[in-house]
Amino acid sequence: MASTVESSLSRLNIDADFFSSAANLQSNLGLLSSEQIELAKMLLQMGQSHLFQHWPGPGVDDDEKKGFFDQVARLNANYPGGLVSYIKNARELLADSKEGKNPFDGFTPSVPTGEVLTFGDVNFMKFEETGIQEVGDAAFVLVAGGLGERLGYNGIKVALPCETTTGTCFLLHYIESILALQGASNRLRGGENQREIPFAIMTSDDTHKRTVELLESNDYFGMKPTQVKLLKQEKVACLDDNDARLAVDPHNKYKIQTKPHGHGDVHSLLYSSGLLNSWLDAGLKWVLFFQDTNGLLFKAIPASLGVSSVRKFHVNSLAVPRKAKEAIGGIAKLTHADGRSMVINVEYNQLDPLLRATGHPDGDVNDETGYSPFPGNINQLILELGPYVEELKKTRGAIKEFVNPKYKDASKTAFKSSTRLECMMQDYPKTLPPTARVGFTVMDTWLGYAPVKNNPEDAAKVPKGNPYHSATSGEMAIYRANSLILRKAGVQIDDPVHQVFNGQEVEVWSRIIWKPKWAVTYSEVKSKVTGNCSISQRSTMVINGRNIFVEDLSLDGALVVSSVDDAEVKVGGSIQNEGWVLENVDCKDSSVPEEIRIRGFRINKAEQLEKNYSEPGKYELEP
Ligand code: UGB
Repeated sequence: MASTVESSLSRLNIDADFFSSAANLQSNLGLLSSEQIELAKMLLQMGQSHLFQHWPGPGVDDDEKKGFFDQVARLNANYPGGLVSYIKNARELLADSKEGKNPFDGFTPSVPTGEVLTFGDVNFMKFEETGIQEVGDAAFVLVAGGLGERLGYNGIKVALPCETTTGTCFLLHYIESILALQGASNRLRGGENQREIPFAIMTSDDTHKRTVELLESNDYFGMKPTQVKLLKQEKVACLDDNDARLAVDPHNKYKIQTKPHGHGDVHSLLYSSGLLNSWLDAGLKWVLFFQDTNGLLFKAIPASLGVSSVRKFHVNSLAVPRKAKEAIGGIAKLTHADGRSMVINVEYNQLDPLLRATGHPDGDVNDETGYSPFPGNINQLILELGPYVEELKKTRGAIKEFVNPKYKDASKTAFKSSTRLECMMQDYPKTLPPTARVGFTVMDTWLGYAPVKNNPEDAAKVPKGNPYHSATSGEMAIYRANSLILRKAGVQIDDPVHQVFNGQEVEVWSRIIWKPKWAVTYSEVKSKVTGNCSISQRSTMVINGRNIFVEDLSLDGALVVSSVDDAEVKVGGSIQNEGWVLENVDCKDSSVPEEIRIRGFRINKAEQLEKNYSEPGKYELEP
C-alpha cells in the first residue's frame, strides 16, 4: 500500500510529508486516483484537514471515502474558480460580516431613469408593438429551483394552478404564453423567418425530477421538447466558522453539508452550459428572466421588451410602484464617492438606513405620488444578449455573493448553525462598467405582479394594506387584471365584491380567463371585443381559442368557449344561467386537495353554457 501511495505522490510531484498534517487522510491515499489526491491536496492547502479527522484506516468505508471525493469534485466543478475561490470568497465575506461592514458604504442613492408605463395609452401600445416585433429574437429563462418553504406547498410551485377556473398550472400558463408570443411574432415575420422561442428552466435537486415529470407527462404542454432546456443548479458547501471551514454533514461524516446558493446561479449555468453562445449564434438578441409563481407577468412582457428595445437598455428590471418601507427591494442608482455608479436592487431593509446615512433624515418616504420614488423590484429581468455574453466572458457568470450567518453571541466568533454563500440574479449589474445601460420599467401592480409565496396562515397575518402574496390573492389578481383590461377595452364590468377566504379579505371580480393565444397585447384584446358588452360580477367567462370575437354580449352566468385556430367564432347575445359559484373551504380541511384548500375556496360549477368548435369554419354563438 505504502509504495502505491508513494508512486502516485511522486507522479504528482507531491512530497509525502505534505499530508502528515492529516494522518487519517495520509493512510488512505492509496485508495485515491491522482485527481482525487490533487483535490485532497487542495483541501489541505485551504485549511480543511478537519474533514478527514474521523476517517478510519483503509479497509473501512472505502467506497464512502471515494464517494466523498466525488462530491468534492462536483462542488469544485460547479463553482466558478472552484472550491479554492469559494473558500477565499467566504473568508472575505465572513470577515466583512464580522466587522459589520455595510456593502453600500461610500455609495449615495438617487432615483435612476426608467420608463413608467400607463396601461392602455398610446405609448404603452407602441411599446407592445415593438415588443412583439422583438420577441422572436428572445429566449425565456424561468428560475424554478426554489422549494418555496414559505408557501408550504408539498408539490413544486410551477405545478400549482395559477387559477382554478380552468385549473391551468403555472408551467402550462408560461409555456402557452411563450407559444402565443412565438405565434404573434411569426405571423409578423411571415414565411421564411419563423422562430421557435427557446425556453430554459433552472431547477435544483429539490425540483428537477418533478419538473421533468410534469413536462413529460404533459407532452411539454405543447412546446417541442427540443425547445426546452433544463439546467440544474447544485447546492454549495456549508461553512462552520469564520475561517470558512467546510461543514461535515451531521448525518454522514463522508459528506460535506450543502445548502442552496440562490437564484443568482442562473447566470453561471447559462454560461457554462453553452446555451448563451448557441442563442447568440442563432441570432437572438434578448434574454428574459422570470420567477416561478407570477400569473400576471406575461401581460407586461410585450411592453417591457419594447422599452428595452426603444431605450436600448442592456439591463431592464421590471418594477412596480412601491410604498415607502414596503418589504420588496427598491431599484436605486448608487454613486460612489470615487465616481463609480450602478443601478441596482437595494433590499428594503438596507434602503432606509442607506438613505438616512446619506443626507435624507426621513429615510425612505413616499413622495407626492403617494409612493416611494424608488420603484419596487419584482425580479423579472430583460437582458440584451450581446452585452450579457461579453460580461459573462469576464465573470464566467459569477455574481457578487453575500453571507448571512446567525451568530451565537456578540463576539461573532461562532454560528448558531452552518451558513453558506448566496447570490441573487438581480445582482448581475453589480460587475457592469458605468457605460452599461441599466434601466427599469415600472408598471401597475395589478397588471404585472401577483406572486404566490405565502402560506394561508402567514398571509392572513400580513399588516393591513400590504399584499398577501398567497394562492388566494394570486388567483384573484388574475381575475382583476382581466376584468380591468376588458373594462379599458370598453366592456361594462361590474365592480368587485369583497370576500374573505382563509382569513384574507380580497376583491372578487368576474372570473374572466382567456388563453394567451387569444390575445397577447392590449390592442389584440381591443380588436376582439366590440359593440355593447357587459359581464356581471358573479359571471365566469373562459375564452379558449384564437379567433373568438366577443360582440354585443351580455353575460350573467358562466360561458366557456373553445375553438380550433381555423374556426372563427362570434360570441354575442344575452346569456344567463346559474353560473359557477365560489364556496369557502378551510385551509385546515385535509379532505380537500391541497392546491384548493390553500386558496380557501372551491368553484361549484352549477350551470354553464359551454361550446366547442373543433372544425374549421365561421360560427356564431347565440344563446
Ligand atoms: N430560486 C431558485 O431558482 N433557486 C434558489 O436557490 C432560490 C430561488 P423566492 P426571494 O418576488 O418580490 C426574490 O424565494 O428570493 C427561484 C428577490 O430576491 O420566491 O425571497 C425560485 O424558485 C426579491 O428581491 O424569492 O426574493 C423563485 O422562482 C424580490 O424581488 C425565485 O428564485 C422577490 O423575489 C425567487 O425565489 C419578489
